[in-house]
Amino acid sequence: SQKIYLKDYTPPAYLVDTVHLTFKLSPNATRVNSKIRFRPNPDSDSRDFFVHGEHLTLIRAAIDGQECSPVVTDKGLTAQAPDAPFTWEAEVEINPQDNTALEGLYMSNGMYCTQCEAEGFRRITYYPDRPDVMATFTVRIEGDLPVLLSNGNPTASGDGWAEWHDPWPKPSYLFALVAGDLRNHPDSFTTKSGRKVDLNIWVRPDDIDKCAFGMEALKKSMKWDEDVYGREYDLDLFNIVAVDDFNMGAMENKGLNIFNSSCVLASPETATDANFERIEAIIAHEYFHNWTGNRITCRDWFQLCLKEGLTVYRDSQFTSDVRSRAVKRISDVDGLRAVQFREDNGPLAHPVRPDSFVEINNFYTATVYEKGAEVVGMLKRLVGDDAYAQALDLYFERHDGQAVTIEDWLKVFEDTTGRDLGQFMRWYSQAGTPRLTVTDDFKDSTYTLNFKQYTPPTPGQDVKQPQVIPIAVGLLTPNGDEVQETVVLEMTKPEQSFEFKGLSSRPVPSILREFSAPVILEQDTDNETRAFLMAHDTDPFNRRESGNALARDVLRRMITDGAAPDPMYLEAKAKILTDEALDPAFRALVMSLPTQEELAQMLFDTGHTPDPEAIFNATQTLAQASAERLKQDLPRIYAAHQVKGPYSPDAGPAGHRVLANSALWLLSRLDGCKQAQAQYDAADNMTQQISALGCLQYFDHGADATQAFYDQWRHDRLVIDKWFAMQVSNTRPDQTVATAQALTEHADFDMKNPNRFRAVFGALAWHHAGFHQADGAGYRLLADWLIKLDPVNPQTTARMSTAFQSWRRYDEGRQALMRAELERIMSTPDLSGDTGEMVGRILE
Ligand code: B3K
Ligand code: ZN
Repeated sequence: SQKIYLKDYTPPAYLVDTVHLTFKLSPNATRVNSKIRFRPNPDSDSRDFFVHGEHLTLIRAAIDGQECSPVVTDKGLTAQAPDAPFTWEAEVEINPQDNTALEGLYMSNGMYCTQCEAEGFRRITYYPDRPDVMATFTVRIEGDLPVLLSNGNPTASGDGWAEWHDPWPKPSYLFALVAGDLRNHPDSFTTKSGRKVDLNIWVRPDDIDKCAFGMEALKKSMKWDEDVYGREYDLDLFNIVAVDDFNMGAMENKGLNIFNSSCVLASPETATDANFERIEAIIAHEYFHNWTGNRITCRDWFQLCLKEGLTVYRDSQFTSDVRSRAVKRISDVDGLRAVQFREDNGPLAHPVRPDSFVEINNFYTATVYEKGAEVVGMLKRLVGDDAYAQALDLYFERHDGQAVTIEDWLKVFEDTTGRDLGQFMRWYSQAGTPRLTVTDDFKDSTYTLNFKQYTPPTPGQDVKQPQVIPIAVGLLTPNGDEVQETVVLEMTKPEQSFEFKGLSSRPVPSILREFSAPVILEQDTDNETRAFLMAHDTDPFNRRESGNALARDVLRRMITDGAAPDPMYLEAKAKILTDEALDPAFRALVMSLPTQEELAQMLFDTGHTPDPEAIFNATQTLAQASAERLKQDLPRIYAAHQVKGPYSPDAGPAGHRVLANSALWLLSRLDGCKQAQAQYDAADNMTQQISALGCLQYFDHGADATQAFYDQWRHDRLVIDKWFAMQVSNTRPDQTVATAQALTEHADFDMKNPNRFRAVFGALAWHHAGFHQADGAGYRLLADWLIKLDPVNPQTTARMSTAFQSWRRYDEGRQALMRAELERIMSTPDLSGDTGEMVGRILE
């Protein structure tokens, strides 16, 4: 496999104006006829005609009607082409039935569907499969199935055939085709200029009662993008299809979004509050891509964050607007720290805009998506809301219909504000999480904050330059009043001080409010100050963050010095939990402990070797101490936050449930799971049912409920995915591997279905102490299955191999065990390029 570099980018030799495709569908032998109008690219000197193609059987090819015999390799073909516009025609045969990689055209439960991003279109036909080639597509589908869909608008149809035309030029990665026995949940939306758009969610007949929520989310998203970004939808039809076998969450194909069924189907009985919120966010995300991704796309795949960072940022704004801003920010940052910081601080670290890759599918990462979104958020904070809105207007106006770069993106901000964003560009080019340390002084009514920044080396980048760091700061008086409301300090140098004058006493600083930059803040604060901020900070993000920092410190002392749970932390937490004036969802977040992954990172970062068992035990001890401290309050809080009446997934009732259910977890430590059993027996929605089941399983009272749950839900694939994952997640560490192993022998385990594979092995990898059992059984089991899955589905295998990315953090024994498993994977004959690249980088 070959590495390709951003610096080697060259424009395509030929551009495409129009594409006509005819599909004659058949499970093992689908014929694809293409008729493509090419023309020489005036911006290229080359006239080498090359089109990508993989896993295709070429039946015939012609240029301007003349049969030709191209030179075919396993990557594509070359042919003699004129230095003038010409028509390319080809017929190929493909095999959707045997396509278990789920890239290109494949079958899932009897339906045909496609996944083309990033480089899947080349498995459908010969084509310049790169995002800077944009063309209009006309598609004819012939197949003996009731529903035949493609991008754009339907133009004609009859028995066993349909024709589609998409008027908007697009890159091939946005092509989609779906055919199957599907039902639709229809609706419509009238755009701000008064055009009526038909909306459909297409599903298998059994799932028709699970579409209503997704449809509401779609309409909300369409309205929000008009109101907030001024973006209107641009076709008469918008289709969403739910597919059971899918490598990721969803795909923004023009006018025909394809979703992993887990990311769109929901009913109160089968989906949790968290599922509903996630579905709403993913529907919004894919819809928002219509402008940020589809109308304006990426010049090449190095620019992936251009569409992904921006679109994640947009969907997080949407969720903040329709739900709670504080809760959304806190949960996003929890996720960023657990996943992106881990990536940024290990062998897989790469810039938000990578400069090389072997397999682009390996770069759909937390760094590109989540750090990419943080970078957009910082830009907005630095230029201000108005300039951000103007810059975005300019972006849409200047680049509509183009395939562009991060330079183009930053240029609209420079042109709007007159700012030089040269240094800001380092957020895109430099990998690694900056460490920000802060000290303070108070003298002659002047308060000074002194910052230092430092970014450790990452693979291929030994020396880092200082970044522009927006640091949102507020100051409080010792009795909790704000003396300085939030200001954004702009740090640009390695060391920099900022003064606040005219203060009558030393203030308490609240630094990095709303997590204004993706950095690790090292602040030498005592725990009294943390407890004070936990009680008084006017910024809700930092209020929870102080609690989190306090918990991290308490746990660190428990783990490294054998300290007892700190009563001060337990008191501070009790105060928040019992404060009925606070948002319940916020209180639940304050209740949660840092994840074991976060603790392992923190320990490693502070010079300790994380011991997974000790981390597990400390969190258990602290949770037990919390439960005992709150003995009197828990039953009352649990009862006070029960939601009456019909289920609604809105933030309000969901917030009450999440608080009641976090109380239930603690209560279960005290009451032998009596309340959990009662909740399980009475549950009429999945949130209540699964929260109770989790407690029962976790505290070893779950055998009957686990069986009953299976019997109740065996017909529902998405619920059974939860059933698989729950059993692994809720084990004691010494049972995790055996449980996962036993589940792989269950009749319903199917490694070809990515959701099912991830249910078992994602849960194993996330069970920190279970996966890292000292005998290496967790490593062995995962490696065995990665080796089995690789020939079936390389993309999912490569992604799951990241479970090993932090192997160097642990003790020598574990390191040796992990290295051995990584080497065993690496030496597997015919290992895919996807997995080979990932494991190779992890080992490096
Ligand atoms: N753009 C797709 C992801 C495609 C992943 C290809 N391996 C979904 C999204 O980010 O919206
Ligand atoms: Zn996206």
